[in-house]
Amino acid sequence: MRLAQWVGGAVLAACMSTAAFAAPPPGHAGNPVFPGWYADPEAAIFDHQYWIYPTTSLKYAQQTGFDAFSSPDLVHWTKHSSVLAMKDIPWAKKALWAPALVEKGGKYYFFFAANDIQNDNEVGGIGVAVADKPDGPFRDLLGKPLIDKFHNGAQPIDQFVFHDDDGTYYMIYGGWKHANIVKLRPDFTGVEPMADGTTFKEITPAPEYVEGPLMFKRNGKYYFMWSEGGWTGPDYCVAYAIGDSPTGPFKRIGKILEQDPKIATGAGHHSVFHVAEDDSWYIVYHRHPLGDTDGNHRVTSIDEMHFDKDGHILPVKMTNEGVTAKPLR
Ligand code: FUB
Repeated sequence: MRLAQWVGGAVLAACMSTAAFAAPPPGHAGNPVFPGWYADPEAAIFDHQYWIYPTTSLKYAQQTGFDAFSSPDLVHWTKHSSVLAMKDIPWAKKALWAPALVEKGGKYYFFFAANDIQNDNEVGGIGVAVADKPDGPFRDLLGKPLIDKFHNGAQPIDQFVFHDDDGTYYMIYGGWKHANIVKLRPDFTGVEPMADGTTFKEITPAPEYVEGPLMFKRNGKYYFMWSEGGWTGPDYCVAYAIGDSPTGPFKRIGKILEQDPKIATGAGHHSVFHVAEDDSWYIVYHRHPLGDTDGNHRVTSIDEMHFDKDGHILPVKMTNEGVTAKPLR
């Protein structure tokens, strides 16, 4: 695999194929955190390293594989090229996107969307691949999609895997303005009914919901986050709700990430890093450079995410300088 390292906004060894960005102040990661058009970033912490798995943000026909990025401290990033490629997914023919990663039993599972299916007659949906290491190589686990049909109106894309305290792995997913939650089988080969007998449970939180769901638990509460608006445009943004269970009910509280005319537009499809040692939180998201109207020109950025004393998420302040180093112990 080809490695390239990006440090504090400067390319040390890489061909920077896309937009150039100013170097950040010393000690800051800079936004975007690495060069290139990358969207829908999935944040994961594996073995004391931060990892980001983004969509390669190109025309659909060119979205044929995934790169990954790792860092010991959020500032120094190493690129791992082509950790999962379409050629290793027999049923994928068009457009890979929106990774979701989990580690279980020493294996790494890479959930992805493929083929952008428009109806139940097309082949595609959400798949899963597996590897022995976080940088792959990942190989398709099932030889077919894990979810390949529309349920409750949700296009099978934009999956996120949530590991609850009781050991259950849930998948929250869905485009086309509908979100579902399913319970994954322990070996991730399929889905199984939940306690109430439903398998595909709709948890669409509000009419504004579009796609890009995410869930985490904090102080006993379930935080459900998602993206609103159109991802090619400036109004794309992130909103959230809080519930008492992974299946809700969820009531929209409000937006916490949106365009800033001084920094960037179209900020959305995010994930989070939670550093347990000091309970710090970071939002990892994509955004469009100011003045750039090409919908695929999306870059991956990281900023701090804070809560108020009641547990509400405070509006995120997008920055160009990015975050400072946070080595993992
Ligand atoms: O990258 C393709 C699409 O862009 C995703 O499915 C959406 O969530 C949007 O971020």
